Amino acid sequence: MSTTPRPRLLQIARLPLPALEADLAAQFDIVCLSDQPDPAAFLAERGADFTGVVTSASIGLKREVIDALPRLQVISSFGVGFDALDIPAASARRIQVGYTPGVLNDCVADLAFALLLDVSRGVSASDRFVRRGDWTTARFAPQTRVSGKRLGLVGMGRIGQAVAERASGFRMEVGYHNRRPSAQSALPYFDSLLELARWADYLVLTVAGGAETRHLVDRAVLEALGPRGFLINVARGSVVDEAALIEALAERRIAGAGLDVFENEPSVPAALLALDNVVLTPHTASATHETRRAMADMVLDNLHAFYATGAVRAPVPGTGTA
Ligand code: 8YV
Repeated sequence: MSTTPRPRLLQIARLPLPALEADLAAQFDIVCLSDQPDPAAFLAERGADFTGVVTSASIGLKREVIDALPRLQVISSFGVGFDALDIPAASARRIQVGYTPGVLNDCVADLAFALLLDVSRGVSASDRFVRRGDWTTARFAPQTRVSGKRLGLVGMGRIGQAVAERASGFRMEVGYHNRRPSAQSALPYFDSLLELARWADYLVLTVAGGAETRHLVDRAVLEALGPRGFLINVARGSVVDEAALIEALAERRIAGAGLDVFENEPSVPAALLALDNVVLTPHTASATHETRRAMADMVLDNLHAFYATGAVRAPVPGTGTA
């Protein structure tokens, strides 16, 4: 029987998958920071105990926590986005950062389409109509056809490509805007987001979050999308100027929106809740049993690979190199 001590990990907060927490507890010596009565005092006293951190794209990891962990060598994050992780702070110390790309593309693209279909055809709104009993006295108004329309993708990474594949089944025309044209895509490239918004019936956001894309979709982009256009966001709340979006929706300057992400999660502005031309989901694009399990396996795999070889299996681009 091996007597090698199990690596000691700090889990920043409770993870969305209890099965992953159970696996982590079985395979590592793990402590959850948010369970501590005084997390700051705990970090000051015990920070030097930990060589690894487990977090998620939503929980993130702040510089002050990294700074409080002098022996930290590896971070394993549940999720593909890394805008909430302080990558410069980790890179400065050559800390390996693992994440979970690839396995969630299909589910995120599926939910983008679910939101797109729902808000266009009024699925949730007509469900409310039936439940209220309104069908006995009124007709649900005709909604907007999806098939054959124009879909403008903002961001042409792996998730953008999965959305484009789904659009072809609806015989939609697809164009995209990205920092630069993608070598992986032969679809029409728009170097101006405003032009893409003007062209599109649906603007679907799959771009990474962070300072570079903050409020990329502003009042002018919403104006360009126009009163027959729909906005779908499965990227990050920060990509959209939410106040401008609420105004545009309330004044019907755009037709509707399907939103999985918000600027200040989990709080959703009351003004959005009051609108019937929006469909809201609680940041659940990757939340299927199958995908969350695959993400959990990558979180574990990244940690085991690091402790066995010194390198995580799936590093955040640009991290962990000497
Ligand atoms: C998750 C996400 O909901 O992968 C991402 O970037 O935002 C989502 O898949 C999140 O990581 C769960 O906390």
